Amino acid sequence: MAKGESRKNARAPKRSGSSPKQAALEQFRVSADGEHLTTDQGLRINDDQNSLKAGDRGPSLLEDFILREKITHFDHERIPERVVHARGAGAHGHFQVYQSLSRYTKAKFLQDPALRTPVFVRFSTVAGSRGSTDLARDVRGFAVKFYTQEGNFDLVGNNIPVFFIQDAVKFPDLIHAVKPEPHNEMPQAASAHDTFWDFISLMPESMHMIMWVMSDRAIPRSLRMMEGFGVHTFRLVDERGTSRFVKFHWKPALGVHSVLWDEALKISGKDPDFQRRDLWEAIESGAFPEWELGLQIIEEKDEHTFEFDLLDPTKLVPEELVPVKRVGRLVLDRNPDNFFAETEQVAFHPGHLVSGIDFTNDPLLQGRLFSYTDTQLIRLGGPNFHEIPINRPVAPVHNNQRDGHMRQTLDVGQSSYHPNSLGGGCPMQAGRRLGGFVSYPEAIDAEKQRARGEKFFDHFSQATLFWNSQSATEQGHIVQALRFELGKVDGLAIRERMLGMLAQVDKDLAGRVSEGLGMAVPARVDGPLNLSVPADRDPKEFQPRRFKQRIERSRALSMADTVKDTAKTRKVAILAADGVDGTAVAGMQRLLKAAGAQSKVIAPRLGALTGARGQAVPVDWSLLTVGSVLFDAVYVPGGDKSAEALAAEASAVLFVREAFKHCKAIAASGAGVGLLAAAGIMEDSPAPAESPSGRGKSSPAANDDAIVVGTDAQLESIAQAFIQAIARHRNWSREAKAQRVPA
Ligand code: HDE
Repeated sequence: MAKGESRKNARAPKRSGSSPKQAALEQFRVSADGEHLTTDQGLRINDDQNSLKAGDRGPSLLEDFILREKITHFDHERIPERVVHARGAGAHGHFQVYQSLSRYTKAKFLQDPALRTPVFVRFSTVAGSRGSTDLARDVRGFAVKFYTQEGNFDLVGNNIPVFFIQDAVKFPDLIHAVKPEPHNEMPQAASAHDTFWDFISLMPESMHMIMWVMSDRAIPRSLRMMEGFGVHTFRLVDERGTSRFVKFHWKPALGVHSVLWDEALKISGKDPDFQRRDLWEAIESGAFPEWELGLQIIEEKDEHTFEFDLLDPTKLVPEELVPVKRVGRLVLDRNPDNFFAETEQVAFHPGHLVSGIDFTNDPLLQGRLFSYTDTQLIRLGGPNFHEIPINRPVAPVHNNQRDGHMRQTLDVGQSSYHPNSLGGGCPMQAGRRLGGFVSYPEAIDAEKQRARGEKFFDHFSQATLFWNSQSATEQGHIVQALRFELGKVDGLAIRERMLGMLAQVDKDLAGRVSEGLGMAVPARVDGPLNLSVPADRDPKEFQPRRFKQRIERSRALSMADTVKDTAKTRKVAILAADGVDGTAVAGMQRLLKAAGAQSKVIAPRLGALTGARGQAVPVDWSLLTVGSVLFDAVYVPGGDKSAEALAAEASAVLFVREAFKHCKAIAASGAGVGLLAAAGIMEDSPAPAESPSGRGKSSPAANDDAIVVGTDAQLESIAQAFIQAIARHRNWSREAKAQRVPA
């Protein structure tokens, strides 16, 4: 890098330079390239290696302002981590609508298809601390800050469309229950412990959400391959003041895909940063993650036509009842320059709204509207967090708020109140036509009471709908997850209550879980199912009930049907050792790249291998530092010596066994097939069309549709079948057999 050329300039993609938010951030970016070291006051520092002492062996002097400044700053480098969603990864990007949405909303950023609105997105897990693993079984936060010309709009959602609880007042209880237990601070980033399941077993309203978090949705393959949901019902308000209900969705361009629990556990050891790395690398390589914004729009008059309450955040609106209209595109195209300044300091708030979007009375949303400002005050240290560069709107900010910690704006003028005459009445209120925000004038005439709507009490119907909508594979994974989670619970009474609760969702589900726990499903549950009952109220009123449902299955709830026609950005391991067929390596790399997939050569050691014809084959990683769980697929090229060496290497054998166990696409050509045989995963395979090292041209053979083997000469057709298998994500039909392979 040339002297004076900053790192950010070397990396910052030109494509984002034009966004108004990027232009605004530019003034805050600082690069030290080619510069001298200074104190915070700008004084150049001559010696940053030694503190000021009385003599070379004497005590340090209090006078040493350079030492004091450096240590003091260091002492104050940490801020409180988020109470929830502490671990996250962020990225910049932009959003554009396909067509004007003026029919539904007056929000300016949703009117003009030519307008690109800058965004900052932060993905997160909920329960773990900042340093916890990415692959915890957990909900993922999906928070989007739109820097619109009318102010910031934050869509602070999750990758699951419903939530555990119906009322904000239960949120601290839920989070206390799921966080590490207070006496011993265990376990980290895990719901598999007594306090969580104790609480859940007494809260039937959580059962729908439990089905989602016990499904593979809670262990996504990539942040780029998960859906996002606004969860609550919001309102869209048009120019005439007409309001409609809306549910927000994000649909990922690459489909919705997950890893297996066994992989999640292993990834957490091999690379706890797996998901943030995946996001970072995709953006750096120019494979920009994309989602479509989807809207489910419901006319006000239809509010009460559903078997659930639109204000209940434990219910979703099935896509079969209200289709999702895809209205725009979100693209993430730039990594942050500084994690702390951007990803850590970004402050989201569901109450950051623009005209044309409004709230509903969802009691969870209403509570959130209080919580998010409050949390920023403690986390970011005061009321001026909106002045931190990442939080500043691109719209101008003028008001009479003044002072406070770290105030940066130099408000000019004598008056800081309204009405005023000394300031000419400025800043002025804006009329509706000038974009002044007017709350939707929903009529309310009611008694104050601590209560919930009647349909809120249907706690199980949509949990059953979710269960019924899953593929057999997905159902199997839910059963396994529940066996794991409840298996980590010590309290037998808690396990038993949970089985009782699961039986309300589905008898077969409860039966299968109970088998793994070695317990019977209780025939009858003693006492009320719901223990969250106010004092002085009849527990009977608070017990779950069912309303007749219009649908029994919803395809949209299963991941099985989502996009499976692309191998783009998938990671393929090529296992090799000295003597490898270098032509096959290069050929497969070329074909994978053409399909948009990435490949890495993994060998017993780093450096360069000597190929069968003496050519040098560079190694990307050694078997010591990676495992098959970090890849989507594995290819074993030919070369007798290479295949023999790999077959004698336990970690190479384990590599393919694990890929097999996790139902991944596997390919081998020529002598490479030998490694699959050594791993014991080729027993029922038909022999390749020709002898492995032969030069036959017939099609490659496969023992199932995701294991492709053939001769050296069949590389092209092997690659073709292999790429198709990778695009399908996993070959679940192999799963039962795969469980018998030790890995
Ligand atoms: Fe949050 N939530 N939440 N939440 N939430 C926070 O705000 C809270 C809820 C969500 O990347 C906190 O800045 C309450 C639902 C995301 O910075 C805090 C309730 C949904 C993020 C807070 C909820 C979310 C947060 C912690 C129940 C999905 C991360 C730090 C009434 C729709 C945002 C912070 C980021 C973060 C409170 C429930 C999503 C404490 C009281 C439901 C994605 O304010």
